[in-house]
Amino acid sequence: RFDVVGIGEIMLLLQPDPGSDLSNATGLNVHVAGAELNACAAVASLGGLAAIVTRLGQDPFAAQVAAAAERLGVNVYAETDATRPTGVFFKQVTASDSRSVFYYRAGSAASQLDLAAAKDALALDSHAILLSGITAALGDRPANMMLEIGRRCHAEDRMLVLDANLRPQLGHLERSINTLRALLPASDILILGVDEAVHLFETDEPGEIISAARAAGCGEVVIKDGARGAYWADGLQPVHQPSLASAVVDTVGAGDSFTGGYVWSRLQGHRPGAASLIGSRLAARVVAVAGDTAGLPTRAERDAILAGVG
Ligand code: KDG
Repeated sequence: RFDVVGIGEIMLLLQPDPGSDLSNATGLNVHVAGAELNACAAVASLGGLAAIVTRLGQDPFAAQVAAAAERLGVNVYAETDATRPTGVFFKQVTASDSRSVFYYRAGSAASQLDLAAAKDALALDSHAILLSGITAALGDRPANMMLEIGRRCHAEDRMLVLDANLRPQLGHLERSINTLRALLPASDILILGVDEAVHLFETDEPGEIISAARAAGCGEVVIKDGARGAYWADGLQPVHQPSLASAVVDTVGAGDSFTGGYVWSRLQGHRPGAASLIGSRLAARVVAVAGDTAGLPTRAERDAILAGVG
């Protein structure tokens, strides 16, 4: 049985060495990324069983990303669409606090994620299903797929994890916000950034965010606050988990690793405070190196992440 099944787009990520600019880079490093995949990779890095359901083109990038995802320990279930490309994006990190992404994913195979994908994901036996707001930004069809997953998780008593992941750069912010709002009553765990809470709940104050999310029907809320860390909820009370990052090279992907660590820990029966600690330890590793998932622990390093957590 899978711990977590994620549904969303996985993409080829091309990125010059940190400090180097895409306008004059002479070489690009190849990674695989996508918020749901990154979170599933974090689950796998802790010894959990994770899978991603997606759609890929019939191109060399599909083979590249599927193989890379499998190397991260994530099982890939992908429909091949011969008429559409695999999504690609570029990222540059010119300083630890200055990074930009450039998407080449409009009309990608994953922009057609549909009810058939929902069926595939639900057919996999899992404790939890992970969705994110990015998928709703990809199109009406993927947004409807998310709503169907929400209905079915609710009916089947399967854990639904919602990572807000609003990406204004993708456009269609309203569709992402509306889809997330519609899913709130069905979600067991909502993970969101303070900036995203402003869009969803019109507040950036942790206590108010927790109250608003619980009033909307969410089971549990965790708030990410970038370099300041995160807040988990003790009842309606926010408890601060400071960031554990010391070296910061590339912050993209850190939030996803927090999500994966948090959800895996909760599935193990850890309390929210311990789950936040494990998520933060993973995030601290991920921000210290370039690439969305390159900092995740190896099997040998896993014990350090779990040290002292009951
Ligand atoms: O959280 C990291 C993701 O943003 C990155 O992997 C790319 O999924 C991605 C997106 O759509 O921005």
